[in-house]
Amino acid sequence: MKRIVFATNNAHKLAEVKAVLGSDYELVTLKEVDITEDIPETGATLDENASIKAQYVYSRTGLDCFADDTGLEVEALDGAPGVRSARYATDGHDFAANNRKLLRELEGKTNRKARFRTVISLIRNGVEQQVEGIVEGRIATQEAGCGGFGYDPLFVPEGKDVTFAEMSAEEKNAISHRGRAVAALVKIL
Ligand code: ITT
Repeated sequence: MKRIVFATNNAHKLAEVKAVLGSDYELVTLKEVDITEDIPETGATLDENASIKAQYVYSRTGLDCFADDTGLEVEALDGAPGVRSARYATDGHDFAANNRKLLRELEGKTNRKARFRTVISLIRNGVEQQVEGIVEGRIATQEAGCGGFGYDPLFVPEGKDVTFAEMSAEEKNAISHRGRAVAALVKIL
C-alpha cells in the first residue's frame, strides 16, 4: 500500500477522496504528520492555492503529498465565488451563510449556470504536477438535500434534476469535480 499525505483540514473532502482512491493507497492526514495550523491560502487562483498547500506540506515533511483546491464558478457573477468559495460570506467555512449569500446574489437572475472546478497539486519525489476536474451545472432557487457539504444543497449537475446534496456519496463522486480530479490523479500516480 502506498502512503501519501492529503493536505486538507476538510473531513468531507477526505472521505470523498478516500472512496475514489480505494484501498491501494493509505491516506495520511495533516494531524498525523503534526501539522495542526491552518495553511495560509494566499494565492489568486485555485492552481496557486493547491500548489501552496502541497508545497507547505512537502517542505514540512519531505513526504509525497497532494492538495485539492476547489471553487464554485458562477457565470452570472463573473466566476465568483471562485477562489474565495470558502470565504464568500464570512471569514471562512460558514456553509449556510455562503449559500444564503449566493441565493441573494442570484435573485432575479435567469442565468444560473455554474461549475465546480477542483485543482489537485501532487508532489512526488519532490516533483509537482497538477490535474483538474470540472463539473458543469446550475444553481437551484432553493436548497435541497442534506448530503455532501458546502454548496452541494444548491448545485444541480448538468443532466440531473437533483442537487449534489440529494445524491448518495457514490453518485456525487461518480460525476463530481473532485471525483474527476482524483481519477486524473490516479492515472499519474
Ligand atoms: P482545505 O483547504 O483544508 O482542503 P477547504 O474547505 O478550505 O479545505 P477549499 O478551499 O478547496 O477547501 O474549498 C473552498 C470551499 O468550496 C469549501 O469551503 C466549500 O464551501 C466549497 N466546496 C469545495 N468542494 C465542494 C464540494 O465538493 N461541494 C460543495 N462545496 C464545495
